[in-house]
Amino acid sequence: MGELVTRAAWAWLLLLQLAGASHVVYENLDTEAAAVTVPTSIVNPLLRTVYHFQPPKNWINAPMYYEGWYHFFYQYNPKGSVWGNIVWAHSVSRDLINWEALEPALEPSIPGDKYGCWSGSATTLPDGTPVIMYTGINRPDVNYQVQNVAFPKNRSDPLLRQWVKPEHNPIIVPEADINATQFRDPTTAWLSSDGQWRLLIGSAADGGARGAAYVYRSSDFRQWRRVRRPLHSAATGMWECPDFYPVGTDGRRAGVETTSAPAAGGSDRVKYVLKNSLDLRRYDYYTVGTYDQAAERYVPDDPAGDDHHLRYDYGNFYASKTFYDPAKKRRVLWGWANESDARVHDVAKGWAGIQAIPRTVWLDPSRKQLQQWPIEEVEALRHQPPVTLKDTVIKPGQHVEVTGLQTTAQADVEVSFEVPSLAGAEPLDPALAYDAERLCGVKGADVEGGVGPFGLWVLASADRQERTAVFFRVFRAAAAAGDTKHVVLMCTDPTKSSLTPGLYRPTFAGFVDADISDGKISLRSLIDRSVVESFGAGGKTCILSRVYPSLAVGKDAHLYVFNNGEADVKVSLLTAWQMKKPLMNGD
Ligand SMILES: *[C@@H]1O[C@H](CO)[C@@H](O)[C@H](O)[C@H]1NC(C)=O
Ligand SMILES: *[C@@H]1O[C@H](CO)[C@@H](O)[C@H](O)[C@H]1NC(C)=O
Ligand SMILES: *[C@H]1O[C@@H](CO)[C@H](O)[C@@H](O)[C@@H]1NC(C)=O
Repeated sequence: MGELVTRAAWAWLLLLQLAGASHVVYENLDTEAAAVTVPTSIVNPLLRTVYHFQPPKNWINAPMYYEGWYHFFYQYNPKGSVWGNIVWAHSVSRDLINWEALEPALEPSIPGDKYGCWSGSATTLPDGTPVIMYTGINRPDVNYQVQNVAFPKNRSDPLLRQWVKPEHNPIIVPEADINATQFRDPTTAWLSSDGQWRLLIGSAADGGARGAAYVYRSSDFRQWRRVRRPLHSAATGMWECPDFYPVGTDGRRAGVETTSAPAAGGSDRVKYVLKNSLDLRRYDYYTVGTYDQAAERYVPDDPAGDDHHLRYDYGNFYASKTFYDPAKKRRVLWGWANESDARVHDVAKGWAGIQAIPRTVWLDPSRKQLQQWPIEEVEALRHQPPVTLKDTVIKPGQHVEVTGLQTTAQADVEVSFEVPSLAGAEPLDPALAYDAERLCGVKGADVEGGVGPFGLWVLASADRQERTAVFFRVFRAAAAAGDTKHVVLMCTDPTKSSLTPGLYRPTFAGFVDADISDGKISLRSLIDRSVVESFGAGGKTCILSRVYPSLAVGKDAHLYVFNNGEADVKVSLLTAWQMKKPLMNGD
């Protein structure tokens, strides 16, 4: 069944992303009545997320903190023409959860950004002045990219409403050996012990075959010179939105300010993280490694790290940025998630793209990877009291409904599982031992196993025809004689998430580097109508998935714990809160 939606009814702008993080095309929906047929369910306003950041006109950008306010800059095209005139829209918040939209911070106005103000970052100078550095498009016909700066007009205004672009823009233009259409997304700059500012720009080398992060240096934040060899490079295609920052090695969640970290190769107090958004794969990959400032090189600890086993999120999460939050002394990671429906649906809905819930990010005690957790502020949206499930054994093939909330379409769910015995874990196929996504594709939520699959069915209809499974599955891996090594797979399986045909619904999966020998593992899922954002084992593995149920909507969205393994699984404790609606840009 379909519903006729006339484009004329949706005369506002929306984002349609094509290639690259900055390759955003905004289409002005023309007012002539071109009718399109779309399934009713997809345009249901009850699928529009409630507590995830969603500007009416959305794209990623730079988050930062200034004088008691968090600022978030994102892009849209007020004139609605395809490409060009992209401005930096601006929202502010006291808590990263409730948002107010302000007037745009940057609009095309100088030769260096005449055809668009693309992605960038904010840097705080030693005297406290925030600076925006961003990519500008300075040619009408090609996306020729240069880098510009802007300063606040009035530093006493904590909302930083107005920005000024100094005469000396652009401050960085691509040299002859750089492809000017692959030269964007400057990072937050850091001031090194040698008195030099440094920043990275995402680019490509070898005719686009390699991704590259180029270092630019400056002593006055005005004249910038490129270090010839990139900080790092790998055979992955273009790198967008690079991010580079220190993390403490003490296992604590406290963040390290970008500019205050020791950068000498030998320091043991910090490690560095280099993240790139892979234009070709459309995911955010990172490595953990060492930064040698004197050599201007970054070296991943794991030599195979550039083969990209580590992702912030094994689901739908791209073009993320971190910033150091001095108010809470933490590093906050913020990523963007696109829609997983067809362009025609976005047109009909009139909105597209959300930000994930901001996450505190820190180095895992193993020092091999990061851990992430939703910022504590999101807990203020929890409706009290929650419902709980305690010491409940889920037998093989059984499921238990979590009842008592008005709706579970907007919920925060935390579960501690306990598996009494791992003896029945199925063997791990060595051919899939490095490919979580394929493994989950083969062993989805309905494929019975030994230990698991067990986990949650979220956004499920009463008859469970529709359900999105978020689950674990434990495997036995070949190990040294006499030893059994267990491997934990975390997976989101949306293949049954909706009766609506034609949706993009891949299974997303990652391995969980957690010790499960005591049988214990935890899961948290933030459910928000059409997004399910899950954190396995305290945030060691994260998966964000977009789903568009047709039945499991509003009060008809149910929540279950399920077990499709042969071993009993105990829910030691499950706590589920319904989530309130924050202020969201006037919506
Ligand atoms: C600067 O901002 C402060 C705080 O909002 C305001 O009181 C002051 O009038 C502003 N100054 C100018 C020149 O706009
Ligand atoms: C430069 O990059 C563009 C993609 O943005 C590509 O189409 C073009 O072939 C590249 N040019 C060269 C000389 O590598
Ligand atoms: C989000 O949408 C899906 C479905 O259209 C695409 O396959 C992804 O590539 C896309 N992700 C990004 C980061 O653009």
